[in-house]
Amino acid sequence: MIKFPQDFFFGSATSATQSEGAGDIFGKSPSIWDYWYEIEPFKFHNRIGPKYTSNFYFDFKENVDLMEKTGHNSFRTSISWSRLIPKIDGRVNEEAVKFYKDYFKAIKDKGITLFVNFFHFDMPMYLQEIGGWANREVVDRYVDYCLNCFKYFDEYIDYYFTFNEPIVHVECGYLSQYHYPMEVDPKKAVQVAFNTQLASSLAIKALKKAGLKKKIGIILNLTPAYPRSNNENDIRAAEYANLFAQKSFLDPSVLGSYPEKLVDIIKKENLMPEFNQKDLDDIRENTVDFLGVNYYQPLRVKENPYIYKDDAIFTPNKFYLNYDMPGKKINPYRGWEIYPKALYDIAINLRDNYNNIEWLVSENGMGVEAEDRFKKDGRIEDDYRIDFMKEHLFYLNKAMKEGANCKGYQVWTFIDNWSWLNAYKNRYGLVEYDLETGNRKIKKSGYWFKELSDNKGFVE
Ligand code: BGP
Repeated sequence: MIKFPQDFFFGSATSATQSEGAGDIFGKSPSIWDYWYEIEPFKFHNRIGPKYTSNFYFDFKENVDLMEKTGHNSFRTSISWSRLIPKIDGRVNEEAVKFYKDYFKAIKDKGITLFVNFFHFDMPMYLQEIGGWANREVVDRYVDYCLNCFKYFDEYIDYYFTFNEPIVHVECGYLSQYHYPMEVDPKKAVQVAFNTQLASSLAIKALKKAGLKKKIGIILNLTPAYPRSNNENDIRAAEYANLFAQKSFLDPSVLGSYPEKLVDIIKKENLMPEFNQKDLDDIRENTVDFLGVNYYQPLRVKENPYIYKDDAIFTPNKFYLNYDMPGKKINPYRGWEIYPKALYDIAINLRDNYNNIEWLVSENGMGVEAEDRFKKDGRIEDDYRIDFMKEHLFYLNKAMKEGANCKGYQVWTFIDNWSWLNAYKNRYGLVEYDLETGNRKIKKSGYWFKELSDNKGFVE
């Protein structure tokens, strides 16, 4: 049997935008997602936008019952900034306060440990209009927002996270055009990355000053970069990929400083952000207590043999190219490689190079299209998802036996939810959500997860 500690966290994660619904009512103002959908609905799968998602705003009580039935002893969601503070005047929306209090209390009443994240890709539009993360004023507003979350909801929250996958809004928003504002502006991307890190560190500082007693962390998508071959050029490419993809937030968040090599590149490319010495002191002095690690797929890279022209727009791909490894195991619906051993590698890296910091798997999962095909007697028999979890848990367990300081495993996600651009194309839930009727039904994986959580392990 693969066994985990008695106090191991089993549960799932979601985000406000992807689960709450009620996108434009009860005082909520548009986030960049609501706005983007309004102007370019064709960018979203089947033109389904964020206004109606899994309806937690209305159904959280039923959902919390289902969490219990699927073995959750922990759950992570985020607070919607544009719901809690809908306008530039900074005033708190009382309806949002009531909603989150009721919702979080329902979770706590079931004895479920609550992890709350402040920012999951969802910048309020009124702040994007003044520059979003590129504007230093937004950092101060974020700290103020975090303090409000603490003031109103601390009695329910067990663990805090400052950001989910911050590299994603940097890359997708300012380099690769997958998120609004869809700019291609490397200098701004670096400023956005720096301001985001600063916001995380300053929030930790302010919350601790305000009396925070709970642990606070950050969620990173720590995809290890694997070189195509042992050729030194490929190995160097992987080192560069790790600098950009992993260490850019991992090092300042956990160790309090940026890797020198990364700073050298940014300087050489004339991309240095604006900051002052105090900012660096704040980053150094306010590191995280623990980490959330989202893991879906590895990053495979090879050397970039091409020469860039002098005025080429900077991209991290100058230093490495993505490598499409022949014969890799893949989830065809999402196009992501399945490589469970990476979880072991992540764990050992944190053990050996990051002070063996406490962490948990904060997202891991498999999105599958048209799951109706797998229905037997009305239930989705998602054995592929059970296998996926087992394989990842196996490697996680192996690392823990070798001293990795992992405290839990949370899947993406509890109930089929809305995905940023894929809307409801790929379903990830332990629970099926019928978009037409709103009906919910536990999948086979949900029952398996309950056994896993009850037994704190599974038979191989
Ligand atoms: C993570 C995000 C989640 C979630 C997940 C699945 O990176 O933190 O919000 O969406 O990926 O990805 P997708 O929804 O694109 O299939």
